[in-house]
Amino acid sequence: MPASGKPETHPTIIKEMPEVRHSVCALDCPDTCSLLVNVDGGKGSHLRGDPTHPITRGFLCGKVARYLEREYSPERLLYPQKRIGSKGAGKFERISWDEALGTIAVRLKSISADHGSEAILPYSYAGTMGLLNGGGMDRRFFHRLGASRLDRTICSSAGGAGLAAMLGFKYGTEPEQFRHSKLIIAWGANILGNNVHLWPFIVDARRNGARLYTIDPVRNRTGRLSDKHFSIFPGSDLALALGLMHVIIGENLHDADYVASYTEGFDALKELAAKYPPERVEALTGIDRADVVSLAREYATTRPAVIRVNYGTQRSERGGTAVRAIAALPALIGSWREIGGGLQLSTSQSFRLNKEALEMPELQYVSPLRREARIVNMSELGKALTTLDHPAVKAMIVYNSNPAAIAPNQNLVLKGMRREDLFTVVLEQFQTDTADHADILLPVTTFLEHTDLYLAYGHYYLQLARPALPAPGETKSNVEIFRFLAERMGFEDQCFLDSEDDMIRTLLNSEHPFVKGITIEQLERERSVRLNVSPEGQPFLPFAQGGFGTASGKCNFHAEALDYQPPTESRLGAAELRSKFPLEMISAKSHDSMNSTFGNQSWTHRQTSVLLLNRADAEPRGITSGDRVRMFNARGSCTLVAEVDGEVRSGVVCAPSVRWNKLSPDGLNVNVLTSDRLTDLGGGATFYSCLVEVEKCGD
Ligand SMILES: Nc1nc2c(c(=O)[nH]1)N[C@H]1C(S)=C(S)[C@@H](COP(=O)(O)OP(=O)(O)OC[C@H]3O[C@@H](n4cnc5c(=O)[nH]c(N)nc54)[C@H](O)[C@@H]3O)O[C@H]1N2
Ligand SMILES: Nc1nc2c(c(=O)[nH]1)N[C@H]1C(S)=C(S)[C@@H](COP(=O)(O)OP(=O)(O)OC[C@H]3O[C@@H](n4cnc5c(=O)[nH]c(N)nc54)[C@H](O)[C@@H]3O)O[C@H]1N2
Ligand code: SF4
Ligand SMILES: [Mo]
Repeated sequence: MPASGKPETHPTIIKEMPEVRHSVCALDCPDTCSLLVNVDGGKGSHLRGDPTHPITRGFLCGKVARYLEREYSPERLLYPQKRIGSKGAGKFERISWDEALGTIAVRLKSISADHGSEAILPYSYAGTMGLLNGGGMDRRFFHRLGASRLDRTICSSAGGAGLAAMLGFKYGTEPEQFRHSKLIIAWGANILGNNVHLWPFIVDARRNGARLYTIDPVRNRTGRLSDKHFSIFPGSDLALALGLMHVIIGENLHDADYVASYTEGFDALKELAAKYPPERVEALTGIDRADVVSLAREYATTRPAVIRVNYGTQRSERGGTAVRAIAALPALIGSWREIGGGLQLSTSQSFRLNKEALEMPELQYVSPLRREARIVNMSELGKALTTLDHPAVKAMIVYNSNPAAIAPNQNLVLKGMRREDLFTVVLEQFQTDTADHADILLPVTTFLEHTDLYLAYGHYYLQLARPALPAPGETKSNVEIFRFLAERMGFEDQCFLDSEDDMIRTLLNSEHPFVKGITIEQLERERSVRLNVSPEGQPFLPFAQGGFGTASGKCNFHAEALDYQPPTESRLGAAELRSKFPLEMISAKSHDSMNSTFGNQSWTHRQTSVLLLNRADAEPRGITSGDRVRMFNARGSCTLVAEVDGEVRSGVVCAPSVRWNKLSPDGLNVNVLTSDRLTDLGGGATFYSCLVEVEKCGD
């Protein structure tokens, strides 16, 4: 020991090891990863995937591996602001929280008194998937206010309705079981881009001889790495599903025992499928008739075979029914019986938390309305802001979403958002296109900075996250902001005083066997808890012996609802439209972003500035790679840079999305072209049923 009395230490040892804190990725992604954050002197220094989590398995996607760039970006919003320029111009001035909350309360009270409380519209989606910050205190606030209710249809409602109509439940095959499959079909599912934690299970399966097939109009990374790619016409999946049934039933390859025991309506399905012979299916889908036959045979005879259908399939006019029909296939071949069989679209409905008690819809009865409020479909925002009446929308409160960039029929949306008499509040982390339209702009925390509880839509683990990093500046979480707003509005109900932990306990207070017994203490200790979907150590086989959530408990084919009609906006759709706008535009997810969330990052901006074209469409238009092109239809136009290669099939163009409008030359993105026509089921958005024309820009 030296004379000072302090223990002698070597300088390299003095340096403290970073503290490792746990978090959960809140982005709208099926994987809901468990994260480890290195914290050095109060600052996050490194993010990685939790190696102990059975789905995360120690790695992150490219975008979240770089999330600390976003966390500490100089562009983070740190203080409340009010608009001082025109709507959309992006000129703001700092104000205090007191002024911000006071202004909002005064305006909401007067709008409610003058026009009725339904003149107030919340607008939110899944900027965070956290249950408290995504749909907790906000729901209580808007119910108590008597505001219009938002139907959250922008992403998955068509497929959700299709799945529920066939299976009765919105869940399916566990991701872990994919490693036991022998045939994996990625149906409108860009697994490597959008669901990358499923990939290692597929790699395991392929090591054991499994094949991976993709069904997609775009041959993206997933398609390129698969054993076979089926390049389908956009929006024609229902016809393909019926064509597969034609072969399977016609050649007696179905599982007659499973069909007899656990399904209903087989005879009618057989009759309908008979109308879809391979020649007709080739004409409707663009997939070679021989391929239709071989796919059907392989699917029915390979054990086990699993379908990963994703939401790409259902962003079209026939998308809900397409998912419905695809979801009939495992019942037809009896693959629900097998570990590594079945189908996965979403696992979300297995999280039977007590959402009713969290959201408290009964508060509407003590609101000025004293009844349930009207419902506004978020996929029709443009119409809601420009034509809705009795009452017209006079205030919009936006959080967890960027409607100016992500909603269809963008010109109409922007027209609505620029109305001088519309009072707009935006809760944001960054100065998005939507934030530019705010009257009052409130700075919010990121998921690394607040407490929340997370379900998943791609696995069966429930997770808790505590703040891993300090909230910068004057940022507050959505939960805190709606708690303060309730106070300013004078709402004295006890529920507005609930803490985050109170709300988590409320959610966990569920009698459903999948959730019963899971406590906040257990979540705190274990961070991630598998739902009780099957006894420990055993696979979850939800429909191995029927048990469908339909009225009869059987998988009801309902053939009368499954006949196919090409979408109006498609190559086989309305002739008038096709002659003017002959190309089908898909704006699928870009690989390294999350809808518009990373739109201000240079890598996302690059990925979302391009338009992929097939040579057969580019050449007659004189377009080569690197050219600036204008893409247009009757709704509007936008400018992108052409990339001519073999990724898209002829007649299809693809614009990886979603770009920030203000970073594009004309201040608009591809949603200026997409329509607000709704899907056949679930009132969803039809982003991928969109006819356009493309021309080279003049110099
Ligand atoms: N990297 C990244 N990951 C994401 C997101 C992101 O923006 N970027 N977004 C997240 C969100 S919000 C969601 S909902 C999920 C979505 O996950 P996915 O559903 O996988 O995403 P999409 O890109 O919409 O569509 C998937 C594929 O469907 C194809 N497709 C388009 N139209 C059709 C069709 O008519 N038929 C068929 N068979 N295929 C079609 C597209 O070309 C695309 O390759 O991903 C999440 N993960
Ligand atoms: N053309 C085209 N359009 C599409 C799609 C497409 O494929 N093509 N996909 C559609 C789909 S599937 C979806 S899901 C939607 C997604 O659309 P949105 O739900 O709007 O999702 P993002 O664009 O990711 O924007 C989320 C915003 O929430 C903010 N945010 C994150 N965490 C918090 C928080 O805790 N509090 C608050 N207040 N804000 C937060 C982020 O900063 C971000 O700006 O887009 C749809 N639009
Ligand atoms: S975006 Fe998805 S893959 Fe990436 S870290 Fe989050 S949950 Fe995981
Ligand atoms: Mo989505």
